Amino acid sequence: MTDLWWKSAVVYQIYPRSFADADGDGMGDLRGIIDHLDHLAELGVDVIWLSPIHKSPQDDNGYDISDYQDIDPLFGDLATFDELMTAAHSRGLKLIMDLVVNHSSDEHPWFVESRSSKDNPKRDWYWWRPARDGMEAGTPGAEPTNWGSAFGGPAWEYDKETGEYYLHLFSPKQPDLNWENPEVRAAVYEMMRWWLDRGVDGFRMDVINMISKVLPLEDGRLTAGQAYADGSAGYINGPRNHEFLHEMYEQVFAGREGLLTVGEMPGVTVDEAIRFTAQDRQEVDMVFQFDHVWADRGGDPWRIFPLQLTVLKGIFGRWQAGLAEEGWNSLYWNNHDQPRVVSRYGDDSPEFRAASAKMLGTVLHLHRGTPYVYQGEELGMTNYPFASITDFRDIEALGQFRQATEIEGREAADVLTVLRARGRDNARTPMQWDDSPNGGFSTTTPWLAVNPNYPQINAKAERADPDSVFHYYRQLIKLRHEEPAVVDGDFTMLLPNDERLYAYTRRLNETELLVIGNFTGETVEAEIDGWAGAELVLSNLPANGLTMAPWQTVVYRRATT
Ligand code: TEU
Repeated sequence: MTDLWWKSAVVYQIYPRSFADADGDGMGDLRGIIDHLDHLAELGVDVIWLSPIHKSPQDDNGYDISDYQDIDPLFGDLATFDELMTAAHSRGLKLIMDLVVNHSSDEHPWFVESRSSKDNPKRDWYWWRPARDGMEAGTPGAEPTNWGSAFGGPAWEYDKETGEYYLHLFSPKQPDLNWENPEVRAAVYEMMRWWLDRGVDGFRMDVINMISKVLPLEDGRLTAGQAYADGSAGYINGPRNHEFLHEMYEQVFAGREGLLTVGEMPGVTVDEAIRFTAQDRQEVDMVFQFDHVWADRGGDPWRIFPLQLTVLKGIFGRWQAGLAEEGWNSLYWNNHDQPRVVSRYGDDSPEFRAASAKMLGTVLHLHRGTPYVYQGEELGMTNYPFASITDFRDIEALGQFRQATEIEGREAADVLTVLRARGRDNARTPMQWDDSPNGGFSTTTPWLAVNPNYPQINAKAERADPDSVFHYYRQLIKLRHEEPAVVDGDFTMLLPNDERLYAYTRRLNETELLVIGNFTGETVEAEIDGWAGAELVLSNLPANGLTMAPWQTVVYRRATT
């Protein structure tokens, strides 16, 4: 039996700036979320994860926090937050916050003090270093290490006032906090307890496997043609990461009940994830790994590599097997950093969009783990048809475009092709509520254009259509809540070498489920024996045994001895 409530839960991620704009400024807000909680209750999810709503200059859309204990006026205030939390709880929805503590905003008072002088008491709250030996501070190449930032450019910013550089793995307005300093850790834990005392139900922890750096900070591997090195060996899954997370558990979570913690961990391995999520290690409950959303990456970041299904199945098979006995998987296709999966791994044409969206949801959700639904995924929302770089708002897209075209000499058209397919703005276009102007998201021009397909793809239309992606997701979530084999069953991958079909079984005691997804636009026969006469539990199209129509998915159930 499951002893931890989140094993049978489904989490819904809200990106507040794109969810619903109640005050008519073109930006989503907390009141807009309150107004749409019934949508989530009807969907049947159990937890809401809010991307950051804290005070922020919005350099990285709120992942640059300048006050961890206040709400940015863009979204509302603490009183409205409390109203949202109460309204969510009244519907049986838990609410978790985004915890962004690998870095703060450069406008946070902690950093303002730290940068004010070399002997300020908070100098060591951040990573400050002099210019590389023998080089003149402030000149190109004098950065303390050759690391690149995730958003283009170097990972070090020169501060003329004190003649030193500070580290920022992301934007220069996101200085990395120095977790080696116990005062930093104590301040973070105090803030976390403040939110839990206020009633929140846990945290999604932003790049929490970057907080421990390998000392001393050293150069990374420079790849031919790239302006800056990949420094990730110096900060991914660092030497004190487990120690810090266990200390956080002891200082913040110990003794509290009913919480959920999920660590976002780019580059985490299966072995590390077992250590992060094994309950007896008291670190986090689950992690977001990235192998499956890097499955269509190749050696050149500015080329599109088509998905190989056997590669994807190999990845999921490894994670399912690795965390079968100890630890726990999160399950996601989408979030605010990923393109829309129906456009990426499905077929977003009018003919196959709904079928492939349902197939992708089924194949993901019936794995062992906790599924995360990203806003609009339950509608089958698609990527946006970006025409030029001026259509983008994301600091990552703009920074990477600049570095690739201006420094690395890549063709703008090639870079645009990749950004159009993979860029984060694809996930950040406004939620499509109905077919009124702006998709019902706002009464004014939104901060980012609404997808022009909103008249066809919107919550109102899908609520009225029993065959919609929305109602299918409701059945999928209901199945998780009702079928113990989905939560606690073991996992066996089938047809590992088949490039068209994704098939696996889940088994708990005498109940066995067979899940099949056709990842192609062709009709394919699934060569799987022994399931004739099994009960059909779910399908996105009329079922015909194991003959899989284009983008079809089926779930069968049988009793086994
Ligand atoms: O993302 C971490 C991260 O790895 C992202 O850079 C992601 O891999 C990349 O954008 C994919 O293209 C977290 C947040 O989710 C992201 O929104 C923030 O920009 C980033 O950290 C810095 O806080």
